[in-house]
Amino acid sequence: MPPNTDVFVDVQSPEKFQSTDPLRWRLKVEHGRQTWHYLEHDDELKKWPQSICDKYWLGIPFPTKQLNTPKTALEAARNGFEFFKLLQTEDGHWAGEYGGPMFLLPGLIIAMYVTHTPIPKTWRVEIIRYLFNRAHKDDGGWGIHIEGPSTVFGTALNYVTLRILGVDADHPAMVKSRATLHKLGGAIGSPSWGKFWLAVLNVYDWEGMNPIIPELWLLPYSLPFHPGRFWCHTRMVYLPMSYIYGKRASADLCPLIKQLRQELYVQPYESINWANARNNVCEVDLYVPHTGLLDFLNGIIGLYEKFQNLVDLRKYALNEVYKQVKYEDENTFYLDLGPVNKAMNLIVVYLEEGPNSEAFRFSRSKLIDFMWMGAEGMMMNGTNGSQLWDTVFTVQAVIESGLASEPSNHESMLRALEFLDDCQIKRNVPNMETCYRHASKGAWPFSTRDQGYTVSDCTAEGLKAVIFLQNKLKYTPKLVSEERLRQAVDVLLSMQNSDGGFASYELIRGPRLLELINPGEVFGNIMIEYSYPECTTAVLTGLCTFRKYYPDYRSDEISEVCNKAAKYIHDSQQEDGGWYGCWAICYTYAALFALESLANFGEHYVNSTSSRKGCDFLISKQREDGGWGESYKSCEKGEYVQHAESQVVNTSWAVLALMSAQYPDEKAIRKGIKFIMSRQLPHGEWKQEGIEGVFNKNCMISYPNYKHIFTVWALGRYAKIYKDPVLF
Ligand code: LAN
Repeated sequence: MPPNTDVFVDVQSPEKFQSTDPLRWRLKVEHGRQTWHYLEHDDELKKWPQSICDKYWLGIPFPTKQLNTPKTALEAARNGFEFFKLLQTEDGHWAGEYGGPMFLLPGLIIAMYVTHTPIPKTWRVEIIRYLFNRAHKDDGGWGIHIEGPSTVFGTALNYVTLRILGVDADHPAMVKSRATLHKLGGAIGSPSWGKFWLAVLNVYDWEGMNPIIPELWLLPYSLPFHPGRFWCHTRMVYLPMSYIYGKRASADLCPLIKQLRQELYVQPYESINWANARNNVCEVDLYVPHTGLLDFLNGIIGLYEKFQNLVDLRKYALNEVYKQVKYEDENTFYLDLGPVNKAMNLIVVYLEEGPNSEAFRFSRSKLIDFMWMGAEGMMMNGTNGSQLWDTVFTVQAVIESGLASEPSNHESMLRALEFLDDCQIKRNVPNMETCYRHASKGAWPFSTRDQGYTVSDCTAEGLKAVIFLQNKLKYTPKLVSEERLRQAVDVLLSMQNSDGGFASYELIRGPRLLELINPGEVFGNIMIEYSYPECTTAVLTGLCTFRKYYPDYRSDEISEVCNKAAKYIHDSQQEDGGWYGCWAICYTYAALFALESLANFGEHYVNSTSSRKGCDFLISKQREDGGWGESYKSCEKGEYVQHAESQVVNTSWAVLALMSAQYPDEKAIRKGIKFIMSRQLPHGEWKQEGIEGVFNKNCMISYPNYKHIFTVWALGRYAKIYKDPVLF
């Protein structure tokens, strides 16, 4: 790829660009799509005033109502929602930052750099500010996620990002982070995804990568290791990766790249033995070490790669891979499944169709969907948002607490229903089988309809939220027809695995043994889908809710599916009573779902060993101050690790779980509720505490709206069950 020498040379020192004017940023929302815009001209400012939602996320103070000091849980819930309602967007959803991982933005910036995509100046300034703000104070480095210790993955990639954005190598912050990188052994010890991005930029040699061959896509699907059987995120990342690797596409040399080659390593670039670097991963980075089998296969594929021109399959393989990339782009309106394949697909389209092609223009136009402007600067979100997810939980919290019936909340709930109606996916993608997609007609996605991937629990929570909105509230129209609710049920019924559980996006398609060849090094359980307690519970409760209101549709099948799901929930409980949560931290999160599942089947503390063990497990983790606080280390280690402090989000999950299970000791629950209330600010808000979410065991991700949603839900449920006693 031609060198990019002309775009960024004007920036010598970030001091010139410390920050943009926060008063000029606006969040635009359309059908859930979230894009941040910077208004350069003064006359635009009046025409498009800044909303409270904009101000909140930008960290700009705004006047809040003085609310009555709550004495009961319901009053606190009411205040909480009074505040959170201010953040609802005009299209009816709740927007939010979805940052946390620190390896996403570099992929995007490298992809923009090598495809000559101009990076708006405002983005550059704010990304620099974000990365400086997020560098660890002690060593100037970055981890795999915002709370993790400095790693080669985080530090090498973010260092490179800042350099591309124009920050000088002599800037004190860069000197500090470079020293940390060198202390960790330099970029040579980067895990494979880091090696890949560095190779694309031409500051790492392709020879130093274990091969990722596109020919795998030519194999018959009947083979258990066909990539179409991988977990969709893994499949969709290795797809464009194999194309770029297959072509060894790298930026051409330019002065910046030459400098980076000298800055990133502890030895002269020319003297590096690349073949030896393939399996060199720094100890702090390594989470899943290679198995002997993986190394053996890498050896064989490496041999194939050396002689692949004799076989001459590459051309066909690249064609097949490009066909799949195109399906993915077109089926998702160029949003793609996630932020990693979004950045890679941009490069693939650039290489295949050229910079002036329509496809490349479309692909570029959706990069903005991943950018989030926050108080600390601009970051890349983990998806194009969590619109559906945050909205469905808010709706359920507000309805269960009874707040939805209060006239002041009608409009908010009506708007949420309009959003959910709009967000439901109305079609299966064309060529569904050819591109290995699961059915999506009737499903709900995690973010927006355009992104369009079915997610089991998003569909189930969407189904519940719509049923509650349309059936429990007197003032709502039936926007989503029964036919469309049935379509959601059809999708759910097609997603049960043979163990009774439900996975995230699709059925489990490959053998567990595939995990033995997980090449990711920093992510656990990425090769195939797995059944998850959280997804299983959501589907189970979603189907039961549907059956209650619409008993005539596939009710026998629903019963059968739910019985099997209940068995899975039992089977997945640990000896000590806990369930390992895969999508948020961690045992408290999974308990929320699992104990609700059991309750759905009439299993409560008094009559079920499983429920009792689950409650006792939670109670054993409650802290002096009445709260629960779980560290992200629980996810890494697979055992409950206490956080330094109690957290409102963990506490809300724990008390919600105990209440589902009808835990008999009200005092323990009350202590948790009082803890949540004690952390609430006078205008109803809760402040950000520790990070909430996780994926693949080792990478955390932020769900900042959880502190407003689950608190209100827990307070509301408590008020309902215990007749809202005076607590303060
Ligand atoms: C998400 C976010 C939502 C999450 C839930 C709905 C909460 C879960 O119950 C099912 C799985 C799902 C949809 C999920 C899967 C993995 C995602 C997409 C993420 C954690 C957000 C970011 C992450 C994605 C894989 C990040 C990119 C990293 C790679 C390893 C490709």
